[in-house]
Amino acid sequence: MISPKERDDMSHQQTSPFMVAQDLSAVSTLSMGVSVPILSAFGQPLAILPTSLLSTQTEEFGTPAKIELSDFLPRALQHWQEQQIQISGALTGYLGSNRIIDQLAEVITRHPRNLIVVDPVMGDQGSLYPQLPSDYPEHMRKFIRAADVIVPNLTEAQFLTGLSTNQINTVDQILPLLNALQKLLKPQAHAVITGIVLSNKVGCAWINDNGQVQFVGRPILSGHFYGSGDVFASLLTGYLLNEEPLPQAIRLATSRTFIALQETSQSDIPRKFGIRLTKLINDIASYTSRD
Ligand code: PXL
Repeated sequence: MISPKERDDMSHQQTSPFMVAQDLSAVSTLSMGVSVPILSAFGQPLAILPTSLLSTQTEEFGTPAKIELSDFLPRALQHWQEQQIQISGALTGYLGSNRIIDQLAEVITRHPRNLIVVDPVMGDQGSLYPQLPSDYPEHMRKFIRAADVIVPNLTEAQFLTGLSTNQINTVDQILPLLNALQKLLKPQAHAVITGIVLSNKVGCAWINDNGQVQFVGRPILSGHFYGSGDVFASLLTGYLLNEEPLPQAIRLATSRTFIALQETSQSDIPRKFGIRLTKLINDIASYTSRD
């Protein structure tokens, strides 16, 4: 027999929205602009918490207009509390300031959590994103202690660990980096490094239950895809929320990210406008309606 408290907890898990916290960039289909459609396609009720509003993404359109929502955050959370809205878990992405990271750390530790996915978005191709303070990686390093899964790209893994990522030509060479990331996490949590190029494939790597590095990749498509990491993180979250075991969730997220990147690379819309999602959303719809 389940107790009334257990029943109450279970119904909370089912009805509580899953929080997505990251920036809302008006132009460029990335960050919140991809996580909301993707997680909604999985049928997930969401608590959408924009942490900043930007007129564009930060890399390709000069200096965007920006409003940080660090005043809004505590007020939204207070209101949720008054209305007894509990969040069931969270996906966080680009947070943009140390203050927001610290505010979210508090929120996450205060709520019951069945899944916390942290994408420590802070850089790519060896550099921190413009607009981020130089001590941002330090704050992110503390923040990831609350995570169940983190999905840094190689640049972010380097900023988190202080290790160089220049010498990665074989699966075994990823092990020290993964081990160093695992040490920054709580015991049962997992680090999944994205954007690793090995044997003409790009994909991600993690440590399996036997302590071995696993790599899953797809063919490399030329050029840079703004928002590809955001798509991967949202997909991984969606599959984990659908109770796929981590290795299967990673494989599905990798192959489905490839669907979106292929569509984007075939599109005439310039890359700086982000990721095309039509085929991916169709694919998720057939996944969620399977029996
Ligand atoms: O995709 C990562 C990302 C998220 N949010 C903003 C960005 C970027 C990368 O450029 O500029 C605002």
